[in-house]
Amino acid sequence: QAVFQSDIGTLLEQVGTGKESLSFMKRRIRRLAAQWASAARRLDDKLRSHWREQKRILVHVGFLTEESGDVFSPKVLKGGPLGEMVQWADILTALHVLGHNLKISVSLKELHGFLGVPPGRGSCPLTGPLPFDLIYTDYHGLQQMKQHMGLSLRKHKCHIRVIDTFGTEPAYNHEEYATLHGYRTNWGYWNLHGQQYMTMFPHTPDNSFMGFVAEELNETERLSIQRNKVHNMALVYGKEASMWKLQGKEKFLAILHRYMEIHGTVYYETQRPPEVPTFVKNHGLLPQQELQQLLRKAKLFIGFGFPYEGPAPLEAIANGCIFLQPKFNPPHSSLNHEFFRGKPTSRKVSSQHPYAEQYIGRPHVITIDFNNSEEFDATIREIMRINVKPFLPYEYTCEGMLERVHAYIQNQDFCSPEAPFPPVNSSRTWPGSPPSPFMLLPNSRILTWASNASSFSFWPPLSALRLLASLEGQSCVKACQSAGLICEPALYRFINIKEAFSALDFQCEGVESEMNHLFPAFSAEHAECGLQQDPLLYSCAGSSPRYQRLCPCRDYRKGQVALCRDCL
Ligand code: U2F
Repeated sequence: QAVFQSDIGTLLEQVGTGKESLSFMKRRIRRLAAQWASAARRLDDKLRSHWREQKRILVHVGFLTEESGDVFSPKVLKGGPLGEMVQWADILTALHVLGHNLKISVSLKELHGFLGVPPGRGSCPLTGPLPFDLIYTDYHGLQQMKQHMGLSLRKHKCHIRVIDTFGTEPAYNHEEYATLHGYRTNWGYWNLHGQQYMTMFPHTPDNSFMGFVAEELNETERLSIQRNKVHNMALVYGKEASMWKLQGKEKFLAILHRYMEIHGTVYYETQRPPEVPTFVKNHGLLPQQELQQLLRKAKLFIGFGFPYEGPAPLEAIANGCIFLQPKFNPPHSSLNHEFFRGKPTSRKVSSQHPYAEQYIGRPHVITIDFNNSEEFDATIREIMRINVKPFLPYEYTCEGMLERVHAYIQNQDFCSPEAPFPPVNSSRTWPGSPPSPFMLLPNSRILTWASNASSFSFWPPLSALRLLASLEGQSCVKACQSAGLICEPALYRFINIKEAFSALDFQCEGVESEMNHLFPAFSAEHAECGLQQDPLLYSCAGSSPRYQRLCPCRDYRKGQVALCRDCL
């Protein structure tokens, strides 16, 4: 049984020393300890009746190992990326607070020690049983485990979770399919289940959303922030001088400067970086805590388009700032932008921070075309006028993250062989009575399984399933979204059947089974129904004008998109 623990002493010892990145993570763990502890108390109350199994968990942070080059640690104090460290610090804290048996490795030597590989025999495959129930790592760590666990990685890979900032789509993850259809990248093709990849934001339902946390405020702090906001103070998002190089920035900075005092936290050694105009009050790179203080005063937090999808906008919004960011038209993606090139996803990034744009929106987040001077000018004046309250989505609070990670740990299972569905013949035994066929809801194309199906122990439970057909050229991500639902790849196996087509009134001339990341789908042109041949290719992402896709949608909790209503 796992028991919540709020004392972080042993965690801090385990994180170790000797690297700036580890010190940053430890400072963060200490700073947020009280917040985690009170969240743990609340979740404990909520889950009273639940038995939580204590898991043996290894966390191997590949990108911090010397063997991967560790380019991040030397840049911690110089404006380099901190988002990954924020996330790893929070993952470690969540696992520790949930009361699991945790081991942490940031070097190959430690990895070998924990896996029981004898020293000096690094490439020797692990022959015995895996001494862990779960291994959290990243793409670097995965590569290292492949090299050093050899063949046994294949045997044990269902226990692995890959922390993958921007996400990996199934078409890129499937080695054979990626190679045949041009989806091969430097990172992908590990043949994992899509949901074994865990992202920083809920980028795609094909992956699991891991996330991180932001600072939470009590009522007194909220009130004092609202009272003390400086309505003409703007803070620019970008701690590295290169982030200030945006083309045309002079024009909109001049407009902004007409109304507001502009602050920055750009790293510098001795002199002001030439990219930062002299009218900007630069504080230099600040410790996280001091940045929070600045965010409490500022009315506006403004992004210049880079970095993409970082934690800072959430921190700003949590401290009562309005986040103003550029819309990308056309959207940025691995097909047209250097930063995303080679990343195992075709996701289209519609602005600097699509999560802020789509999940939070106005009045906290305003996304506009920065080249339109009139719109920009009017927006700045509007921002100075309106009052907004500090806001943090539940899924980015400590309680939200603990709840989500708890649900994943207790329910996600990529190791047990999947029960075939529907039952192939009557001699097959099912727990309880077999599920009844689809039921058509009156006046709608939404179908639902009969409610007795929920007695089966699937996760997410079958009761959450709503079957939809996408429009031609529409992905299942979009199709579910437009019905106020979310696509759930774990439920594909229940709709990858002939009956699903007839339930949606598709008349199949023929039914074929193929490896195609858009299947199951209906092609109107030939009245052909395509079933998915390989479960690893079940994918919510992806669309083609030739197909109407079959989509397994589900409901989600308000502020916790990763979990369906009956998922806890
Ligand atoms: C993202 O990485 P970044 O580190 O560039 O993301 P940011 O949103 O800038 O912020 C990360 C943290 O840096 C902190 C701040 C955030 O929690 O509190 N910080 C600070 O301590 N002092 C300062 O003066 C300014 C900020 C993303 F997270 C990565 O995954 C991507 O690789 C990267 C590139 O897109 O962007």
